[in-house]
Amino acid sequence: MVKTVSIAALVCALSAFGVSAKEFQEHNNMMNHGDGHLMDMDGGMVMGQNTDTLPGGCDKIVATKEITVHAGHKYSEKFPGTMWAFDQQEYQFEPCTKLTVHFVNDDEIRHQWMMHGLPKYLYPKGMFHLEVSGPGSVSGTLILPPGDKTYLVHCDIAQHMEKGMKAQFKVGKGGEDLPSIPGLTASVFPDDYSGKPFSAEAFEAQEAAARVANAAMEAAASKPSSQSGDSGAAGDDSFLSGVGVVGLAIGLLAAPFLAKRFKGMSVGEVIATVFEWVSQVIGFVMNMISKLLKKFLSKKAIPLPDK
Ligand SMILES: [Cu+2]
Repeated sequence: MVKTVSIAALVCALSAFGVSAKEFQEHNNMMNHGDGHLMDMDGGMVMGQNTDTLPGGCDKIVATKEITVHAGHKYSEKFPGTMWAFDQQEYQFEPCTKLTVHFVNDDEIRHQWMMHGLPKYLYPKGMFHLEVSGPGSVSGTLILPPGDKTYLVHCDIAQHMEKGMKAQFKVGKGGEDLPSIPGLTASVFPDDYSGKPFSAEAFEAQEAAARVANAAMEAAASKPSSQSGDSGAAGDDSFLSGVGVVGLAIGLLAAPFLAKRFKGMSVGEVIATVFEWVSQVIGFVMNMISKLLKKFLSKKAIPLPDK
């Protein structure tokens, strides 16, 4: 009997130890795996660190800055319907700034501060990534690219971004605002607090509009190839077509700008950058088309109330 009781006491003591709060841990002694990838066996990780390579188009590091970013459940409390958040929802720094981010996880679970859309020739998969499992901190450094652009920052753990852990990072003047940033921009899928019962007709109308928009986007995507086929058949006899002359003129005018932009890059990096631009232009055009269609075909998203 005494033995049973003592075993029970031991189990209780061990389980109490197991669920007690983990101690805050500074992950400052990580293993360097090269290519800006550092990690330890305790859940600290940095990926895409770049402390010394200037992005193409930057002549020098214009400023050296540091920020401390917190992640945790408690920061979501002021945003209805969310569960996780960073302590800040927007950051802004000058292009070509060398920035050190100190990432602090205030929760008992795993969080990330992941920045997307960076130039892929310098940042693997276009990402700069900080991660801490449980309470602790990790620090990483990157050099911001040139140009005005708004980058997505989020935590990629399942449902953490969807439930609020999302922010936008403006370089220079920034670009277009991102949707669904808590307290900052309207949701793509606004919560419905109207209390109206579900309407199958309204839902079907919405779906039909989305199908029309998709079909139009696909048609637009396949158009350039059929067009070039037509013009090829019609304009084979003249070597320098009108389009060709215009293209040549634009190329000559843009040459000095491109030379500066590509200074110091290898051929591979130049090609990667050009492809990135082309895909951005295509993405922009698609975005415009879908926005126009949305404007005419579907109901407007509910804007955020004024603060
Ligand atoms: Cu998270």
